[in-house]
Amino acid sequence: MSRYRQLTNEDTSMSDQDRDRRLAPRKRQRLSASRRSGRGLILGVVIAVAAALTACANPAGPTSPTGDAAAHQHAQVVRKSASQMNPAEIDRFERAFSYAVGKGYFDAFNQEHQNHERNRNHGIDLTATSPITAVAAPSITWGYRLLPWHRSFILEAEQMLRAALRERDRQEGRDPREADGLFIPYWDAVHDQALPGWVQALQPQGGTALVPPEGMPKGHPGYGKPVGSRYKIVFGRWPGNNIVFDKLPQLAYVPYILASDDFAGLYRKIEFETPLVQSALPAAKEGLETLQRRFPDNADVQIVAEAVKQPLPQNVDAVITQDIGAATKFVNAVLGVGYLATSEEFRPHPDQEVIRAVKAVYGTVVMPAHVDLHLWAGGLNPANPDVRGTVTYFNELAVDPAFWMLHTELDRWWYTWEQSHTGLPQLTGDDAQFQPLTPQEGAWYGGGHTYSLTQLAATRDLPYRYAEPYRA
Ligand SMILES: [Cu+2]
Repeated sequence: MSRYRQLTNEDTSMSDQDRDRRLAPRKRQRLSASRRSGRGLILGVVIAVAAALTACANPAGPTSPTGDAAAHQHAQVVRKSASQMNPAEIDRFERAFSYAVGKGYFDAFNQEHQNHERNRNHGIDLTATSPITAVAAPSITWGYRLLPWHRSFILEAEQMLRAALRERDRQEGRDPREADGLFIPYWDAVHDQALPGWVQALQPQGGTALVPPEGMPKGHPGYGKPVGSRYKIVFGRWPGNNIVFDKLPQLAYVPYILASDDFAGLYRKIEFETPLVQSALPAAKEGLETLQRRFPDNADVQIVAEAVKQPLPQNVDAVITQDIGAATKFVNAVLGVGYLATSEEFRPHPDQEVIRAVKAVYGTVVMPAHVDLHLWAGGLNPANPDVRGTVTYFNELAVDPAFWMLHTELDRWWYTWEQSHTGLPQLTGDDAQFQPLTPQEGAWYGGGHTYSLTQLAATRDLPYRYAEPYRA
């Protein structure tokens, strides 16, 4: 395959040290400018502008490639809502994405997303097994890395997609400059309450993934293959087709997340806190009594029944737990209870009492947004409830545009929160460095960067902004 290397304003192949050096003077000036006033402030602005112009004036060259900082300062790419894109933007994104999947360009992204040891990128992993299991990371720092790591991962993907589109455009005799404005849109799941039609229609075929350590479920193309071996992805997506994950987050949910005072709270709510809907609690308790009678030895039913028995404050949606270990145990029990219904539904004569009881339990538990968006978007294969949609498998989800759009939405929530909060994830040293793709993996598209937490958290310096902050 031919891989183009072109130096443009979009090119971000400058070294990270170069980038740091370039951005540093501006940051310093901004900081001091905000502390001083009057003449000092004006002077600060003048110096900042001069620094920006200097960065722009640096010539791009093959031995000392530049352009990244310049691109930041020329214009930020505006990421729009997937449901607000115009036909030309949709067409451009589709051509880039399908081409990149077909070429296998997302394979490295799949491997890195699955490589938890190297990337430490999730507080809770979802296994490929059926029933699904949530696995807590060994350290809370892995959880704190979720948002910044995915921010850098999306930046790499955007850059790769632009390179892929330039390559395709050259082959097809189109103007490759259209790639400069390409962006990954966000999926405003709360307001859309569905995947936008064009996204649902975009189910690119191609790409490969590695069988994860826990194996793949029966009926999945990776089933029965040795752990670590490579298989061809068969794209699947059945949004909302899971009787226990048939609802997207509701309007009141994101304000609850954004009301967090510190980053740790914001993160907890996105990945593992499970609020209970107070008004649905009586029905859930009734459902649990039914399930205890029908499945007296089922540990999951017991755990959920115990958890919701605790006294809860009136008229507030109580949060079941704030501890990641206990939360994971509870989430797993809820997932186990859910499996009672999803497996029941596929029997020749489904027991509606069981299904109703399970649904009542799910009516009171609000699953964390990260889990909910993945499982809702992927759904279950109607022909085999043990097989879920591609976006739910951590080892193959990069080929699904819905994966990128749901994480861009989570990123937008963080971005919005950052506009009124200064808190950073409590990460230091190596934990505050992010290199989602290695320099080798990213070489062909000018990526594979290392991003520092400071860089990633400074929204004004990011090479993108959102068309709109999250608005309830
Ligand atoms: Cu992820």
